[in-house]
Amino acid sequence: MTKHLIQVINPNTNVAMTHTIAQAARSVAAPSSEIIAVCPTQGVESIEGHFDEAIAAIGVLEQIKRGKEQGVSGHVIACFGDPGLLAARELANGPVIGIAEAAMHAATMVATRFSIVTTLPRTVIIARHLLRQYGFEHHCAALHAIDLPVLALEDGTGLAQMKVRERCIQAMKEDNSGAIVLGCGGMANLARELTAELGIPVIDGVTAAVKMVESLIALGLGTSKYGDLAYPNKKPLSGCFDMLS
Ligand code: 5HY
Repeated sequence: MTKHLIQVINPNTNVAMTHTIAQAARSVAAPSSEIIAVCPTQGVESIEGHFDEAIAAIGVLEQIKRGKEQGVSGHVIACFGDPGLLAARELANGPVIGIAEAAMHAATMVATRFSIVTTLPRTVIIARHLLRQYGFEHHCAALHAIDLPVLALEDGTGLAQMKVRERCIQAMKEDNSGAIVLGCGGMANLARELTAELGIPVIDGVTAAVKMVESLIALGLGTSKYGDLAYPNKKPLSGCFDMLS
């Protein structure tokens, strides 16, 4: 069987988080898919603001270019801010899906209202921007932060995971939401257990995005090359950006 290569990009440089994301992606991938999980060679260890996102977006583009050279059929951007999503779509020919958009789309298909549980309060603000941009503002009942940095999810203590669980339970009760969206790629391994425990859909964007990319590939749908998502206009890229040409 020829396998479709699906590239899952963790936009931060943390190897442990890339592993968590890879495992989650492989746990749902079809037998006909092969997951290639990568992170940028340079950048930021965790993405916790607009500055971090701007740096991470360059790493995402570098990986999209590599993925294309390897012949991947589709790409997932596994950070909840979806950094570099539209730029990545310009470079790619296959589908490119961000985990925030994947999780939000999925949530609206299984519930009328959802809540988001993420890491830091500032990420809540960024997620609000995305809700507006994607047109999901009216579907989101509330956003919550566990108030721990992203890398707390990889510190091995389990504290961040415990706080995510508590926040999800609180969000379900307080917001009366039908579903919860987990707002960090590093939470990808928590969704299944929380879904079972809470009895409502708890959605992780990594797994949702893998299944959506697989669906688009199966439908023969790639990124439109007509209009603004056409390949970038050719021009010399100077300095370190030469790697993208
Ligand atoms: C993420 N940051 O998914 C996010 C979102 C967050 O490094 N991977 C990151 O929790 O701020």
